[in-house]
Amino acid sequence: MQAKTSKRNGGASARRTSVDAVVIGAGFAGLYMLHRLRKLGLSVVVFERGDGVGGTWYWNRYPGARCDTESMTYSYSFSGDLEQEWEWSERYALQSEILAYANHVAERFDLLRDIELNTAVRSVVFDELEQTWQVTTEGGEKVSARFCISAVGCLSAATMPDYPGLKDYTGEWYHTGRWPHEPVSFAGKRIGIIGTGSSGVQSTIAIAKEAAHLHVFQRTPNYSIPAWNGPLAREDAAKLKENYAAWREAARYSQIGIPFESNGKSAKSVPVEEREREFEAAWAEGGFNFVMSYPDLLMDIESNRTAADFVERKIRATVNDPAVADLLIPKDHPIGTKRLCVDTGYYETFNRDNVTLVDIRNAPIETITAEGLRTRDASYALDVIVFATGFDAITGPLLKIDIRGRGGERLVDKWAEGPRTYLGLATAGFPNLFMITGPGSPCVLSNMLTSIEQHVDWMVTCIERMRDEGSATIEPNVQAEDDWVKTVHEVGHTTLYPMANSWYTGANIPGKVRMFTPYAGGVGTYRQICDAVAEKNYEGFTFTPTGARSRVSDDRPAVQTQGR
Ligand code: NA7
Repeated sequence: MQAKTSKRNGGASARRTSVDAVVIGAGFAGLYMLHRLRKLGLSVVVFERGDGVGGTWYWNRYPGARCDTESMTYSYSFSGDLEQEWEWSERYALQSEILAYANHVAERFDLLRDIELNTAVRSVVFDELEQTWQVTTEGGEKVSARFCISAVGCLSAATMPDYPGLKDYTGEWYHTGRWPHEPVSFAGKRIGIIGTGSSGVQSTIAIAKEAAHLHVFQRTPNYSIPAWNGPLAREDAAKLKENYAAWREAARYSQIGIPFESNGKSAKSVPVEEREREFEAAWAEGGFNFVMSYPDLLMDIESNRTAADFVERKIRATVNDPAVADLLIPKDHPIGTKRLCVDTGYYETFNRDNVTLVDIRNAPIETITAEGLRTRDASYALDVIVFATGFDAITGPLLKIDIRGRGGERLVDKWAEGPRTYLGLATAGFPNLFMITGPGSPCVLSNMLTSIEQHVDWMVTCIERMRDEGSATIEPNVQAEDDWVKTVHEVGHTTLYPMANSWYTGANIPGKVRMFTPYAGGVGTYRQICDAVAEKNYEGFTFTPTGARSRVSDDRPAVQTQGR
């Protein structure tokens, strides 16, 4: 498998017009995919719209941006040397440290030479005659590729509220997911933050320390659990590194890609004192552990209520003003069904004299003004507005690209009633198009690094098998896809997740189809399902042999059907 090049600009800037694989995105998924495909001997080009690698950690540079998964867990496991040599400085790493890690990986594995930065992909169109993908960038560059792999991430399409008046605003404004590279000063300024998800929570804590005054505009409060972040003791890191392989293996077969010990009991069924002790211990441990302490917290509303009640008492005990505490307590969703926030000092921030919480649920923002913004009840003069208003999650980044499969079918049309995938890996009618952490996989319900590695490993094994057996294309059968969509729905509805108006369900985007799309059965179970499919000769997928041209439009594909 070789790449053809055109020396459009000559010398070092030679661009390739035909490669074995195009990867879209140079975040953690794209970097690892490039590394693996290259080892397989494929020619690869990665298109990245940013001017650096790192994906999420390239874009989300807002003050206080930090990973909610512990550093030793939120890192690659594919290289023992990398694992051993990299030293994390804090228990939960800052954005800058994670970005430095991404850059280190790119350099250490010599990845940069196959990554085209500042290059957004505009369209991806399947050529049925050639059985290749025609990938066109925003700059008009065209590359054909046998495989197209989406590594666009689940939280990369930032969304802005459609308040009127923004163009007349005379102050500075920023979205947390598109933060500038230059330092932003808050000192002595009046700041407004809109949004109280993870980005709003983290930036509130950081900006409050600098601003003259900070107004936090809250539409919906979220539950936040303390991280108890701090320096990572060298001895603790060394101890974990001694046992890293076992730790990683436990993560791979865990519920969320992080090896937590659940006590195996039902929260609602244990004596109150016992439950209280358990919650106190989980609270003291910090992070997501809290909602994993009892296995039924995300399955049973009564059990969930016991955890919510515990956190509410913590909020009331922390926030001095009872009215502010009350406003900070979520009332519309079970704990954990909107993405849990993890903080260091969030509720305490509302005890500061320079911080005011504004309820925009009861008095919504009506307009941005030249000086700030106006709610139904009051006007606020603001020097800076920070939009921490989130993302068109999971499907948004993929559907921003004009993707067309067999017969010119547009992915956006195929998914008009919600995403349809087999295993979250691929979708019928779009041969050789793989999606890393796609909808229908555990994706956002998991430690992304664990899921990324699992998806990439599965895809690369599949591509290797295709090379060895002379297959030109692979795609899911419609029946297998329908069955999987049903499974994702059914498993999702055994949990409490669908009860929340969250970005997990698309509820944060006006007009978006409401559908709970991540697979909620756990990363361990999911891995076993994917492995079993591969072992059964890729059951539910259809391969076409090299040279054959087939049309796979139903469950009676022309050639080489595997299973079902
Ligand atoms: P989130 O979690 O989607 O949070 C967005 C916040 O912005 C949330 O509080 C929203 O309130 C609020 N929002 C969104 N649109 C509006 C409008 N129009 N008016 C007022 N408030 C609004 O995004 P994050 O960036 O914080 O976090 C995303 C993920 O990144 C996070 O979960 C981690 O996985 C990392 P709402 O709840 O919709 O009422």
